[in-house]
Amino acid sequence: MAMIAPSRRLRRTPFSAGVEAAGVKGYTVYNRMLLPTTFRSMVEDYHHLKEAVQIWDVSCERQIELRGPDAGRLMQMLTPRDLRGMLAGQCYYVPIVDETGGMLNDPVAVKLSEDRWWISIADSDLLYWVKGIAYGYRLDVLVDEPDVSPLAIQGPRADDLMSEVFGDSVRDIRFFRFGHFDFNGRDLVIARSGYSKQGGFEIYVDGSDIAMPLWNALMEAGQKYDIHAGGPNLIERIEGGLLSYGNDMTMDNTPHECGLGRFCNTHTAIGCIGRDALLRVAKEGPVKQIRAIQIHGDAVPACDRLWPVMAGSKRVGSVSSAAWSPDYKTNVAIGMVRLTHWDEGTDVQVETPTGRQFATVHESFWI
Ligand code: THG
Repeated sequence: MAMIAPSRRLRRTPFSAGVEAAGVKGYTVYNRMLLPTTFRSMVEDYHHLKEAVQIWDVSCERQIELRGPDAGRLMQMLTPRDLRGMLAGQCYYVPIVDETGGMLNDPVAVKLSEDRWWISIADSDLLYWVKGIAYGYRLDVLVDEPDVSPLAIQGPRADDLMSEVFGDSVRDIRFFRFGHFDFNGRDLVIARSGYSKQGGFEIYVDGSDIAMPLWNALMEAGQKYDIHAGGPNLIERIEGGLLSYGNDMTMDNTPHECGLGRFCNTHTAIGCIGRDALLRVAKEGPVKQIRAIQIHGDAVPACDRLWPVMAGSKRVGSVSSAAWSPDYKTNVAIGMVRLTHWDEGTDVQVETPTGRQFATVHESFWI
């Protein structure tokens, strides 16, 4: 593929110098920002992620900051997940829906305090929706995008590396919790989270000026753990069933279709936009849903459009993400499948650009 033209609209990140020095080979665009995806090759990066530790520039997971007396109320208006039990120091994976129950984003909400939140967004312009709600309801809250850029440390040796830089107490951070840690006299939020199933942390780097000093400190401490730059890995995230907004779901899907019903407490999330619509879909149940799909036969090409899932001549769904898995020695895929064909073990066919391949629907993912 040809080169992408650099411009102001396509934002660099505060770690771009480190990413380039590490020999980045491929990018995607996410929230109008560069997201490095490939360093050595997708397959080499995949094996290394499962064996060692990687440093990921995920600055493109932009933060929407809510600050003020109505911050908590606004956050609850945005999501059907019940936030009443959420404490400062916790992160929640939260579906964000519109008034029809359509998915607008699937971010991680970070509760810094009662009146200060970050929404760590996936790839859609959620800031405009949030600002519109805050203005339309005359809420007493400031909504903006701060200079905060997440840096992920992922892989089985993440704890060992992080404790070298931040001290042994990083090991005590529980899954989807965060603590405050010092780096060069600056306070940083560090959570045990990240877009892989290999374990690790996300550092919310507050201030672009400390981005490269932190990157360099982690790279240096990581030498003995075979650290390498990496990024969200397509193969690993499909094996783990991590959804990608814009690929696996859009605003035409409800959280229940996305298998995110467990993150919706529509009866108790009082004040949430889209509540009436979701009460209806929760009662009736979805007629199609996200499934793991094993595609038999040869390695499939990159999935850059929906591939029809067929039962004979009848279309029963679509594949939205697919890749050859070296560890499972089969093609792994994510798709949306109609109720009539979504049971474990159902045989279907997938129409890939290179022809029809047999496939099997599964009720759980590989990792
Ligand atoms: N971390 C942060 N921000 C993000 C992402 C992230 N913003 C964009 C994107 N990723 C948002 N989407 C997801 C999707 C899945 C998860 C997190 C964000 C995730 N899911 C776990 C799972 O499914 O196993 C855990 C969910 C749970 O049990 O709460 O981690 O990665 N900062």
